[in-house]
Amino acid sequence: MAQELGIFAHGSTGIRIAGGPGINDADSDDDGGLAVAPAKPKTKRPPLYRVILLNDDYTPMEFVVQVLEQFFSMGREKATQVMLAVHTQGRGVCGLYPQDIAETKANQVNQCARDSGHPLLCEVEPSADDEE
Ligand code: TYC
Repeated sequence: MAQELGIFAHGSTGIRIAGGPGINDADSDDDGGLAVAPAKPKTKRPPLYRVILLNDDYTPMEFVVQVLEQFFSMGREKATQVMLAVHTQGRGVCGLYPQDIAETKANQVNQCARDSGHPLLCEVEPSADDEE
């Protein structure tokens, strides 16, 4: 019946029939003789922000190590390295995160330090790629 009306199934003529919603040719190797561009990815990565830890003269080193373990999931060794880098260089990066996560982590660190009576400070800044 379809052929009598001059309609040919996809694959027999090289003519592609656009599919409606739910029709997906991804599982077919037959491109009907036409070049087919790969589908564009539909998702974009969010811009990343650095969480920066600042040095001060009063917060105990052990407290800083515990903060890095607790809020940035670092092991003891990595946390100690980062703490010492901040201690000697004045500041250091704890991690890169989407903006809301970076700000939440910095707030958690600042609140935790305040609750414990330490002046430790964390801040957030855009990572290099996002700066204008
Ligand atoms: N400078 C602090 C001390 O000598 C230790 C310290 C390290 C504090 C890192 C803050 O982000 C910091 N006790």
